[in-house]
Amino acid sequence: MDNLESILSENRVFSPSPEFSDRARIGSRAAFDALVAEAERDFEGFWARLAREFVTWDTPFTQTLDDSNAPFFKWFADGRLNVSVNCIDRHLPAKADKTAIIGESDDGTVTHISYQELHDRVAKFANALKAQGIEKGDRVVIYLPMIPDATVAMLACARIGAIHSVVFGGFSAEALRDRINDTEAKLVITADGNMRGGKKVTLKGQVDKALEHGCPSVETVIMLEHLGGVPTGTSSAKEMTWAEAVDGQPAECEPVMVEAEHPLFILYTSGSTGKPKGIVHSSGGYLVNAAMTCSWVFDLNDDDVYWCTADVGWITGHTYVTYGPLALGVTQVVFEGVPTYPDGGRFWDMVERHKVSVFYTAPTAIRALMKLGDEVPNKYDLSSLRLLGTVGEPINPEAWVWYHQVIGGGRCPITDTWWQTETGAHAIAPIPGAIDLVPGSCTLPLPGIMADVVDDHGKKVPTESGGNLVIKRPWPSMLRTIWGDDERFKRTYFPDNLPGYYLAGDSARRDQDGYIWIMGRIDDVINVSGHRLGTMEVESALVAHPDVAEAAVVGRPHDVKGESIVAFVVVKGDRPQGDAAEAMVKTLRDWVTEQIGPIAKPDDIRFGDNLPKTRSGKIMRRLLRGIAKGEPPEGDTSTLENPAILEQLMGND
Ligand code: 6R9
Repeated sequence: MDNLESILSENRVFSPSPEFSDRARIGSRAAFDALVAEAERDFEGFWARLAREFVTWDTPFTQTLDDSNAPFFKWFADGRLNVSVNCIDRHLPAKADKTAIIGESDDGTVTHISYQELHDRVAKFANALKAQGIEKGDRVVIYLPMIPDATVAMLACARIGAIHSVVFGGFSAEALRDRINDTEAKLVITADGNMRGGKKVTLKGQVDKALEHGCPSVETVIMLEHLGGVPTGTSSAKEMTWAEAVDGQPAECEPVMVEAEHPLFILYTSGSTGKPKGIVHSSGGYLVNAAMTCSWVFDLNDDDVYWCTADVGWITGHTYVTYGPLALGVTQVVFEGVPTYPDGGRFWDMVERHKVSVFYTAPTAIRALMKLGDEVPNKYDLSSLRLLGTVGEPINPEAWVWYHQVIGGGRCPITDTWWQTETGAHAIAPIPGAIDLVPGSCTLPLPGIMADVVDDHGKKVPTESGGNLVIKRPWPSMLRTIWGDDERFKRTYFPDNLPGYYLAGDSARRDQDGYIWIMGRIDDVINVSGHRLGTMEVESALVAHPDVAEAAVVGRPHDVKGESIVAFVVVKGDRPQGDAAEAMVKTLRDWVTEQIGPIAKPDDIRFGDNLPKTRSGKIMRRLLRGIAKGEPPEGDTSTLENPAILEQLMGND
């Protein structure tokens, strides 16, 4: 690490090594440029070719892109397929005995699931869902820990054309209830609980609470007896264990072939308003990009052991745990625990034991593990690694270089992948055998992804200037709509000022080589440990507390989490001070945990008599962001109605 400073100041370029490029799927800049040119020359032909290469169609499509009702684009619309067949059956019988999933639990128990076993488990569970009356198009909520059964549940839904909506196990009963009600799910799949970092987490209890508070659509709850528990719910929904549900079900289940546009899943993500958006993804187009990017960006091959550390509750766990890697028929690790249990060597120990070759994680995890010192990873044999990836937020060059040197031994390319719940799959990312890497940049858009940086009128901004990150043409795995809210979809992603462009919600700049540098969100979304949270969402939770009159939430830079949450709160009655303030902070932190989940818990809560507002009543968040960082207010404060409040919130009075 002695040369870290010099590397950073050199702004060094890391070119692909000949050893890597020689065996890579796309092994040179020329090969990459040829793909870019192909997509530009014959956009639809390019995607049609890839759709045929990466997906097995039951009925081949004849039309590639239908843009007649833009921005409600359709891809491969007259084609039919089944996603679970693409992820399992098409690998059989050739890969019947190949390990699909290496599951490792918190306590270190390891299970291997072959492609044949995966098939049988998915078929049985799909039959179980059918037995509970689930049909094509019905919504099923999955609220499970990060265990192979979550993947089984997702694929079982896909097998019968049911639309799953996975809710992250860290979300509270309230958040779960909102998602169940928004999707009007008929069935909920959960577990009694699980172990994380040696601690027990209950899931079924949250489902019970959600149902008690009213989820009229839910008819059935299936509970995996992961910790040996029994269902104890008191709602009117029918309850059964996973074992009961699959008891006697055959290990064959005829797949339901669906239209390419049939929704595969709904996944909620945060936006600018208090209500999370149900992002709808298609079956055909989604799978094309999921499989293609696993092949191009992760360069996955038959002999790879791949590990993505994301939870299935997030889009990364959908595309890069369940769908992409299984579509390619590779072996992957699924880990239930946390990186620091039993100690900070857990990830590296697992890389050594399972001989992981391609590893994908988030900058927040890299920064946290980097803090523990090089001696931790240095104890392990990491020589199986050949490619490293990151996702979720910009990676700072220091963490990038550490990941490259200490984890990757200087030999593994790092693919910094920019994408979103909405894009479905990687959109801007280096193709590792072809593209020179520069720490901190996600480099170039993938061939076929027409990303650019434009001003508020859609005009390309000059090199090195910041602007809106947009994608100028549709792509197969783009979101199709917001569940139940087409208008919001149009307004949010295809605003009138940008003609036909998809607005990502990030700001970015392009350098002289055309490399893209993500600068951050342009909306009120903050990124805590790679998880998107709307400031309005946290504010709505806070003001829902009976003692709170008003609240404003901002992000503050944090060296491990990327950003942390700071809340400015006005309570009803007198501003709490001393012990009363401390007690109120605890109450409100617990409250937010209950309303949304632990990830939304503010790190810092400050009380004021009021909030800094303009004369027209708008909260001046710019000032609050400065105060949160401990910086004296700068810039124009003349429009402020109540300047004295700044001193109070800074803690100076
Ligand atoms: C996949 C995922 C999307 C937002 C996105 C951006 C940020 C993701 C990034 C990145 C810089 C990267 N983001 N990857 N920023 N570099 N490589 O994270 O989806 O949870 O929807 O978040 O995350 O701000 O707009 P999602």
